[in-house]
Amino acid sequence: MPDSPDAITEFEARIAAGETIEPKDWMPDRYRKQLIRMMSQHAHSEVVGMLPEGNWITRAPTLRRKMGLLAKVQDEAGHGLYIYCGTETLGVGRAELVDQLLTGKAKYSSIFNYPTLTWADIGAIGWFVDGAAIVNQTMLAKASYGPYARAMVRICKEENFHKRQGYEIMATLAAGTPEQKRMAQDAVNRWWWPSLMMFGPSDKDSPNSAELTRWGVKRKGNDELRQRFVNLTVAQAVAIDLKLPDPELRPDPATGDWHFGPIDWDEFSRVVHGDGPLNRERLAARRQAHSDGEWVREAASAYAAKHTAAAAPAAA
Ligand code: FAQ
Repeated sequence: MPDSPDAITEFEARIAAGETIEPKDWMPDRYRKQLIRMMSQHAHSEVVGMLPEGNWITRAPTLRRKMGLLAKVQDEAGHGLYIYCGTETLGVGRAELVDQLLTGKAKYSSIFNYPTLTWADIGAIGWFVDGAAIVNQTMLAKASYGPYARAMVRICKEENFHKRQGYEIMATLAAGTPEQKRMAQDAVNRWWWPSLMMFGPSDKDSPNSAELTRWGVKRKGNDELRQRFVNLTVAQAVAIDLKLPDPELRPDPATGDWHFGPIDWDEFSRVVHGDGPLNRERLAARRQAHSDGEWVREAASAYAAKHTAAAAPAAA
């Protein structure tokens, strides 16, 4: 049965009054579907996002760097779990969502389809990718759906640590030998534009933004957040003497923003539709991990079933 217009009006009045929507509250079917879509894509991104950095755990240059990277990758797994738990409050199970990822039906962030070729890429991911994630997720911490917003608060705290470790890696390399500085600059050159693409298509081409904004899930558009990220990052690059690879980058006195050049939306579209540098490898790695973990899931379910049965009162 379609949602009644009165119920939708009442729901939108709650959103307009700044109320938080909780799992047992009434919500339009479309709101639930949009949240499941966006939150599950987000959770998948956190989990697939472990792969590019996981690639460097065995080759981190020092024990301190290895410990930092291990902790970061583990945090990303935790972020995926919080968000999958959030989607469960909307009535969809994690197994179903993971299946959508593994069968290629669900999206995950385009950024994780790029390779990590050198140690400097780990710095660039922390600085740019976590930096972009913080800008996007600080906004989502005010989203109208309570479980998602609350997950974002904790996630943003952890992403701040991630960003700092990435920036510190870049600052160290940029102040190192000429070869280290070249490596840092090369990573900046390769990660800058894909990081801008993380924010999604321009608002005019974003089919979901209007609805998500009306329902208070998105509090700002993709373009505004992207601009905010550029504005914040320019000064950070200057501070460590690395150059952002955009000849059009210049301050715009009329707006106070940094003007940046055109984004290659064809590349974005290719990557989102499965034809990026590493899409196939990323999905293959997730499928392998899922299959390798089968025995763990079986053991955990058997343990839970045994203990649930033991705790149940004996039949009369
Ligand atoms: N990649 O109408 P819109 C992280 C899709 S977490 C792939 O604008 P929406 C932490 C979009 O899904 C990174 N697909 O969509 C970390 C839609 O397709 P659909 C992930 C993209 O939802 C760091 C279509 O294009 N963060 O980095 C992308 O309103 C380091 C039209 O787009 C989140 O997921 C993209 N970049 O806005 C982890 C944050 N952009 O579903 C490990 C939550 C757009 O209609 C290591 N999500 N698409 O078929 C969001 O804020 C939003 O979903 C957007 C997209 C802004 C990503």
